[in-house]
Amino acid sequence: MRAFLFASVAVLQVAFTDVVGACSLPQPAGKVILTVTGHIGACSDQREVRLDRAMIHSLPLTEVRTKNPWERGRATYQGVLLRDLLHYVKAHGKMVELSALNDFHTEISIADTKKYNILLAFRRNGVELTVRDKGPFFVVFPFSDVRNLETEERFAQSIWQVNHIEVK
Ligand SMILES: Nc1nc2c(c(=O)[nH]1)N[C@H]1C(S)=C(S)[C@@H](COP(=O)(O)O)O[C@H]1N2
Ligand SMILES: [Mo]
Repeated sequence: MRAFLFASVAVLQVAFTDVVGACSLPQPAGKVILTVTGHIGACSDQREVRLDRAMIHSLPLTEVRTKNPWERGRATYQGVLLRDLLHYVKAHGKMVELSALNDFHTEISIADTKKYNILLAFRRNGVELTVRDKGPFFVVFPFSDVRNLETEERFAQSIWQVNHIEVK
C-alpha cells in the first residue's frame, strides 16, 4: 500500500510537471499559422507549439537575399531562420519534416539548419506571402551566398505553403 501510494504520488508529479512545467510558451491569441511537434522541449499546448503571427514576429527577424528557380533575378526574403525556430521550440532531434497545405512534405537535417542560413520566409520584398504566393511560409535556401547549393535535393527541400514542422 505504501509503495503504491509513493508510486501514485510520483506519477502525479510527473503529470503535473508535464502540464504546468513543460508548457512554458504562451498560448497563441490569434489564428495559428504554424504548428511544431515531435522531439521538442517546449510547448504551448499538449505536446506541440502553436504559433500565431505575433509569436512568429517575436522571433529574430532575418533577411536572405537570393535568386532561386521561382524568381527572376534576386528577391529579399524575410522570416525566421529554421535554426532560430528550432532553438525556440527546444528541438532535440536529427531531422525536421516540413509539411505544406497541399500535403507535400520534405525533410531537412538539423545539421544543415546549423550549417546554412535556411529561412522560413513569410515576406518577399516586404510583402507578406499569401497562400496563393507560397505563403504562409516558404523555405528559402541562400543559393546566391553558398556555392553548389543549387541541386535537385535542395530544390525539393524548398517547400512552400508550409504550415507544420515535425522534429524527428
Ligand atoms: N508546397 C510544395 N512545395 C514544393 C513542392 C510541392 O509540390 N508543394 N515540390 C517540391 C519539389 S519536389 C521541387 S523539385 C520544387 C519544384 O518546383 P517547381 O514546381 O517550380 O518545378 O518545389 C518543391 N516544393
Ligand atoms: Mo522535385
